[in-house]
Amino acid sequence: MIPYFVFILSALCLLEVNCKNALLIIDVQDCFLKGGNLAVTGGNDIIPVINRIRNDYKNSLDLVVFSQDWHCSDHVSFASQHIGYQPYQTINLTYNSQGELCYGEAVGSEFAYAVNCSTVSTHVLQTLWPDHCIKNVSQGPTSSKLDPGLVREDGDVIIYKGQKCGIDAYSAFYDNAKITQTQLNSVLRDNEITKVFITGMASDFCVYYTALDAKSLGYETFVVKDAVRGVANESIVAAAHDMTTKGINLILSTDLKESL
Ligand code: VGL
Ligand code: ZN
Repeated sequence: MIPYFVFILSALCLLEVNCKNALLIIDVQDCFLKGGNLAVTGGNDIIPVINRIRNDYKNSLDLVVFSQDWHCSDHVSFASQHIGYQPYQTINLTYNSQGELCYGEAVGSEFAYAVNCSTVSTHVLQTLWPDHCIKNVSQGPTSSKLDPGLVREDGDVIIYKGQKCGIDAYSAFYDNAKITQTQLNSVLRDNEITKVFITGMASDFCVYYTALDAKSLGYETFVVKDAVRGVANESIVAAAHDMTTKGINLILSTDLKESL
């Protein structure tokens, strides 16, 4: 569906009428921070940057949204669920039109959620990860808790993602097969948001896919370079290049004022 509504609001915003800004804080959770199973290098360093953005631009930020990666303990993205596979290897997963994982190639034969599909809908190349961000776990290396050092306020919105056991979700808008969507787009629309400023982790996975979806849904999209960190150098550079090509603005937090 073409997001006319957002495009009309964005057009008004280009005329400096009715611009509304949201700060998106992607997956700043224990599992991606120091001591977490999927600790992102330098991840802890972005927390004060994010807090500073909130504080310095309080009056210009109309909405603040946190996303949380929120997995089952036997989530399909965990290498531990696939016999003979190690973290960072990839497997090909097949889904039916309901987003159910079809029993297929390279899926560990023990995987509990596999069903037989008569109609195959989508294939997804899934990177396998260490066990991470398990829902309701708030201690230890798989904890999914938001970092307690993040400034939180009444009115902040939390979006959970990746909570279906058989399918992963990097973007805070959709699962990786784009079969189901989260509340994020409707929350942004309800608040008449036209610009999104994206921070958090990982700049080559969840931040990257969230930014691509935000842009194609019609939001003017900014990624705050010093408020993100990524998993691997090569994919960080590739993601940054791809985002720039697609019209996503990569800015520094010190230049945020000019973009709001
Ligand atoms: C993420 C890998 C697996 C992320 C989530 O937040 O970027 N990466 N799950
Ligand atoms: Zn995950």
